Amino acid sequence: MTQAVEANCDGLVGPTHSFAGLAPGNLASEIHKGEASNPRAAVVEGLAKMRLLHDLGLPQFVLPPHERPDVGFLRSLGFGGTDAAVIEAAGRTAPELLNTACSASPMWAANAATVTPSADAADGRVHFTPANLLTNLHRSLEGEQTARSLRTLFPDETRFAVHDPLPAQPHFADEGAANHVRLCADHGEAGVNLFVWGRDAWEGWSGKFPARQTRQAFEAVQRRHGAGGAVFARQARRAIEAGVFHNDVVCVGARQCLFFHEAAFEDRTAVEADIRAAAGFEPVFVEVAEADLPLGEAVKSYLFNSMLISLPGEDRLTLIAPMEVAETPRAHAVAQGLVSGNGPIRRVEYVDVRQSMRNGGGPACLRLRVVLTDEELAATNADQRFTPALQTRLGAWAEARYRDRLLPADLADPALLVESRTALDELTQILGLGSDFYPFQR
Ligand code: SUG
Repeated sequence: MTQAVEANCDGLVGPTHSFAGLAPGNLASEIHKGEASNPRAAVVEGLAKMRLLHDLGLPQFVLPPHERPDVGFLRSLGFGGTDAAVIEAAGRTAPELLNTACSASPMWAANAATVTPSADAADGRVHFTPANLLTNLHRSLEGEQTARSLRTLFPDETRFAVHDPLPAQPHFADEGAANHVRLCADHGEAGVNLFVWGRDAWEGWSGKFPARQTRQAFEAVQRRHGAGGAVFARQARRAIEAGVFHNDVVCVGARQCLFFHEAAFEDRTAVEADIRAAAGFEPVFVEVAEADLPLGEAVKSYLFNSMLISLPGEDRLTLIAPMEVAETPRAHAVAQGLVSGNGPIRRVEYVDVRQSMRNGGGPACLRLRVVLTDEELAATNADQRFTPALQTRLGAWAEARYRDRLLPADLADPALLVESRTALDELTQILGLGSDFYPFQR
């Protein structure tokens, strides 16, 4: 059996982190629209979560923010002149487009890509398909830079295959690992890959909110990656209507354990049977009933958007949950109940990622899980590996370069563009990204 560990790659929050309400169907994003954000605090929260994972003994990596405002996007829409003039005109005549060009959404690394570890891939490499995220305009700007970012962190093509995003067509709408769960007896052994889709591209979709992932997108990802143990499952329409814009709002899994809300899947009996049939191990289904936690409270508390991790030397799992779970009585009771018995989850740790949570991003949204063997781990870009020293350095960098208060109207301030570029230019040195990583550097 090959030894392998789960590494987490977290998206560092960018300097333009704001609450512009850009994501319909994501209730937190809608509720907090127009509030003042605190980009500096968001970085500090994200780094503290990375520190926790590092201290628990898992390899942790930092994924850089993307260049925002995306001036190239605004230019492609006809805004011209100097960069400052582009920002000024967009802010005055099309503020929605400026907000879009400024979103710090690449922080949600669970949407960066779908990953197939080498133990599951036909050619024995680790495969990545960056998500095209084309359902939301602000997120559709991410795929190309994400591919660059993953190629920088995973440069060795004999071990890693970073594909291009799927064609940017609604048939292949893809949101990455947020709708994928891998189960296995052990990280280094062949596992089950559960691909959860919201709509079939050949059917009509008339839901109140968009269904962001198509079945056809995941079928293409599975084929490209040569991913074994594939199970395809339909997300419940009722869940999407209730604000479950990604399946990871109501479902998370690790090792043999799938932890999910009763209302997650259109046909949960079939999902369980298909996983059993595909698994070379005995899966454990931990299902939370509507009676114990109504779907609306599951969405509000983000209980299932916890990270479920397997720590070195421990048989049972650890749940890294958002603070909001501890503050939601029924969600808290479910979490307490989980760890009180002899079930697969041994303990719960709470983290404060409130800045991200207000945009609908919990602890699980902020990370991309990549199962790696020791040799694969050694082939990553070491400068992006999280250490306490890097935390101190990035904390000081954010303290010096980030604002602690930003209203959507402030995005029109041309000084923010200069501040952001200065910050990102420094970051490329801190993280060893090269001097042509961002469009403004090329
Ligand atoms: O795509 N929010 C993100 C949150 C992504 C959460 N990721 C996972 N569930 N894995 C989204 O809806 C809001 C941005 C704004 O409104 O400014 C936003 O894009």
